[in-house]
Amino acid sequence: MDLPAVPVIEGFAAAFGRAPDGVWHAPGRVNLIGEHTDYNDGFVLPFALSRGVSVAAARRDDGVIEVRSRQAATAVTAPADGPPVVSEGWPAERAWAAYPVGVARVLREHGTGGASLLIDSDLPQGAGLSSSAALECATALALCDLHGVEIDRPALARLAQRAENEQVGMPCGLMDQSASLLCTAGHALMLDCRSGLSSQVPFDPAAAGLALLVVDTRAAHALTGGEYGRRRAECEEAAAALGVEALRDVKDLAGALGTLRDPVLRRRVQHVVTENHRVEASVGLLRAGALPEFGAMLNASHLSLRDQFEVSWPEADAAVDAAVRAGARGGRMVGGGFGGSVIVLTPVSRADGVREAITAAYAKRGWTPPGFLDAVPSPGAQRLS
Ligand code: GAF
Repeated sequence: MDLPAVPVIEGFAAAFGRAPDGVWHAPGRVNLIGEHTDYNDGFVLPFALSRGVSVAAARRDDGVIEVRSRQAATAVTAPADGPPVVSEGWPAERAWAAYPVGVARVLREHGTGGASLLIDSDLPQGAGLSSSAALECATALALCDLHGVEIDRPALARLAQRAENEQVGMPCGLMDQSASLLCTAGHALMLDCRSGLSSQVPFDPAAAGLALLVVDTRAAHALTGGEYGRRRAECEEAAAALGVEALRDVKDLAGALGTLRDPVLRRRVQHVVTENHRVEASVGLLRAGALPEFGAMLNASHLSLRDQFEVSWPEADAAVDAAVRAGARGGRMVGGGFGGSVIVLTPVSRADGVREAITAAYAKRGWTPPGFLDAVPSPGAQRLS
């Protein structure tokens, strides 16, 4: 893995006039399958990317967080034990710093304190590859190590999620922080978002003559808009109407669809229940080495996200359609939706043709050309130095 430790160490010295105490790295993720299931207490199957966020950091004992970024002009200084960042009404140019400061404020309750931090990211912005969770997790590991606080990784993932919910005001589920902290190289992570229990599922497309492409649709994704929260509220409303704790508990889909009057809620339930089934089936396929068959699961997931959960976007639909026509086994949007990335599973022999077909489909519509990233299942967050 090409880890960007040197620029962030040199940048730290230039910014703060001293060497950092260490460097921590946390990866972004793509989710193979299981979208909008995490906050319904369901199942997800993400893997970590080789790209992510690095944080060079030094301990401070004055209770202050000073945070800078190699990708942003603004430096932000804030107390480590203030109120929820979202309540302080920070201007847009400080918004990126709400994540590390928010994490510091949540972890303060567990014994961490101040720090000087320099952030460096090689994840494309707005590509839906979980740069926010990577920033939270790299910061969380740094603060724990600097202040000698031991928190196990599943618990740390929940605290990072809490920071995003309470401090940033984004009602995300548990998937992204868990992926960043718990994934291992060569595997996807099967996570039960209710119990927090997880297992590593071998994922090696190359061994089956396949490649997993990540396509940045260049339609920027931002989940702080209201649609994500609205989907989550609809799921909670449907669960309440069905008398279950969460949509994960719906065992009789036909009965549930017959009970619900609202067609929007029926569509949401249909997606969540069938998507959970697809995750479980996909784990079986991956464990059996039946990767080509897994492509059909990707296509079914995409159609469900497009038609039942209604979170897809035109560039994603066009990319999946062009890829499958060019011989890919399957593809789907990943992440929260309304912009971001698509994954495509294709025979290696057809990968160039698939890339060309997607690029041509975009050119025909006059859209910004898509970006392509390598997607190698990589290690989770770690201390680099
Ligand atoms: C975003 C959220 F942050 C996750 O928690 C998850 O809900 C995902 O959208 C959709 O599966 O990445």
